[in-house]
Amino acid sequence: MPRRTGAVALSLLVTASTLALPAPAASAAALPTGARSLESVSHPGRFVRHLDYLGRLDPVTSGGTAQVKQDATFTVVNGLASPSCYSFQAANGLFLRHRDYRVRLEANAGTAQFRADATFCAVTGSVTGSVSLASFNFPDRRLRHRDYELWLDTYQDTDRFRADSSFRLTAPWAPKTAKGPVVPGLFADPHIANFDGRYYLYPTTDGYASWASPYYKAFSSTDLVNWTDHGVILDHGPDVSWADDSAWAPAVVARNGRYYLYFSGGAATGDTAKHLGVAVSDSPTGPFRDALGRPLVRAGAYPGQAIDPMVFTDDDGQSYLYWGNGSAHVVPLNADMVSFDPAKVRTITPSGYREASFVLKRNGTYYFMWSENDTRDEDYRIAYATGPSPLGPWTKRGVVLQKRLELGIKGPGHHSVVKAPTSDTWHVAYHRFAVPAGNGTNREVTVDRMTFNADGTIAPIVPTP
Ligand code: FUB
Repeated sequence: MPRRTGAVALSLLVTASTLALPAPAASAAALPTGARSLESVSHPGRFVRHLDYLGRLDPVTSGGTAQVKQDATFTVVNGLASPSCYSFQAANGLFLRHRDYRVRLEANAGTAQFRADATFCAVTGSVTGSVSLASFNFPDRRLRHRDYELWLDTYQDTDRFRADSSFRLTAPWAPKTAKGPVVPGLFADPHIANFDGRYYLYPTTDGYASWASPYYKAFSSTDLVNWTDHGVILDHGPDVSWADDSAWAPAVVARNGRYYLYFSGGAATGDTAKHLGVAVSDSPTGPFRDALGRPLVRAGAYPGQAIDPMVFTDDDGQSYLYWGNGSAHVVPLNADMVSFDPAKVRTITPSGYREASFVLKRNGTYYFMWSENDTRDEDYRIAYATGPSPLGPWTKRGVVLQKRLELGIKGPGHHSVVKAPTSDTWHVAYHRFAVPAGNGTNREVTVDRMTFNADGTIAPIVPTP
């Protein structure tokens, strides 16, 4: 092979650096989630905004129109493709994504392509306190402005590029007008619990076509309003040998000084068989490890789908496992919390039952609650029955939460209920279609009060938007 002359070698180097030199290692940066605006470092006073569904960098001032302020406000959420990166959701529910390297605003299709194109990983920016947003699927490209348009450009190691691709996260230009989800972003099937006086929330991660997310996060709060994100607590990929995706509907219970997480999982995307498993941890925020190395309830072992587990522990210390889609089952758990006697499984399917069993006890009465209809249907809703024991028999009492179209609330369901540690105060966590652009795979989690009438029946739950 002929040796290159120095001049040729230099010119190749220059060409490579102009076209696609990998970005130098930059430190990952953590962003606060929630509503924010993004101000340009190179053009202070100009902010990232969308106009006609395209990303731009425009001036925003306090005297500007409400529309411009809203278009320059984004909610920083859990990355649609990765929990260690971020996505940016506009007030109209659409997400910033790149397509043909142009940054634009579109609805989350839930596909791997969309989720990757709408996920950005934060690294330190050109000046202190600023960040730069590297593309999740094109790590050498960063979100930058050019002629005041937003593009995804290959990193160039120049002062100009670094400044044009750096932003300061500021207070949001548009004030929050509604309560919104309790944790920003797309989550569903929340299990809420109180351990030692602190509230914990364990949802399904949403926004995936066919609900294919592989991981669970945990959140905690002292006031049910401000929630701390504890990150990923179980990831089917590395942590569960028999499940890859469909990380659905976790439920966590404290027992024996440990925390048990019951969950559902599928072998691979497209495989409709879902099994039910159990993981264990010494902390409510994980990490959890698969307790058995195999499912606790295998797909097909009982009628219906083996999903949506929930554990209720009675005053005598006996725990019961409830689960099922299409059919509702219950069985007493053995003291180890990870096994049961198959001969003791009972099927307790009430009329209208679809999934998401939840059981609580108040003043000696057992309340068996569930979701009706399909989670993709705006008529998804919550109903309940009462009974004299954890096994029933159950008397159906009716629907307590359903859609409120005048408030933009569709498909509220798959809930859980928690009692305040020292009073007869109850809260219900549930999901609904994300407001305003959600659907059955783009859902969000909220929490409302749940009250009881004097006769012990549950009062209709009043959803707050
Ligand atoms: O989130 C996936 C599935 O959707 C849950 O397991 C069901 O309860 C429904 O909410």
